[in-house]
Amino acid sequence: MQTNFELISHHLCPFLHRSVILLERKGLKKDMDFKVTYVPVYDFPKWLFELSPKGNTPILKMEDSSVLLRSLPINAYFDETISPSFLPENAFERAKHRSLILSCGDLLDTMRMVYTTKDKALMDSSIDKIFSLLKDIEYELNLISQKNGMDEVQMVECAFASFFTVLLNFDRIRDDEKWNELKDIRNYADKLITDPTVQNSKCPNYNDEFDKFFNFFGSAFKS
Ligand SMILES: N[C@@H](CCC(=O)N[C@@H](CS)C(=O)NCC(=O)O)C(=O)O
Repeated sequence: MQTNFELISHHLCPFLHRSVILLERKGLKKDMDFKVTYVPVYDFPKWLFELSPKGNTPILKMEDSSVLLRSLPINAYFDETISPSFLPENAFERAKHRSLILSCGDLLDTMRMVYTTKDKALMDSSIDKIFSLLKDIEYELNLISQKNGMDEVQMVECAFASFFTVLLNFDRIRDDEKWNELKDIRNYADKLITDPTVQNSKCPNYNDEFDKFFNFFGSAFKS
């Protein structure tokens, strides 16, 4: 595995975080084995659009300057090139895990709405939608949690650890009474986000970056 590569995204990008968590859990060290470059979400530099014409991030840039976009294939590439695999051996089980990771992407898309909208009603309904999406995958996620830390669930855990990190960063969501209906998921989330690889995946000054982000979007969430 060539380790001299770079991951590029904005400071708070949860799709970047899932790759960083994965790499750290595979034994690679951020800033030693691979580089992470943060770019301000509100002011992407021109060079970024040369790598990703639509400004989609994260970007994986290899030493020879070849580029790969989208976190699913990026993490699949890491999983296939750095053993052991963090997916189940059985093909159908693997597909189910990929399905859960896609559900995690839906949750993050909804979270982006929570963070960026200026419309308080839309923000509230998006928060409700997050709880409803979590309810939809409660059974599957609880099965994963029973294998917490085992190699075969790590790919899913990297995705959800990153999602729960942003979700639970704020009292407003942490203290929501809807967690009473999702107690097992909440216990699992609390466990995932305290792991050092998850904490280390965050950018420096994480909460200051959030403040800048909310100010930039004029977000209803900050008030
Ligand atoms: N499915 C993509 C989603 C990544 C994503 O939504 N990235 C955000 C930044 S966190 C982005 O590129 N937003 C720009 C846009 O949607 O135009 C992945 O897994 O990489």
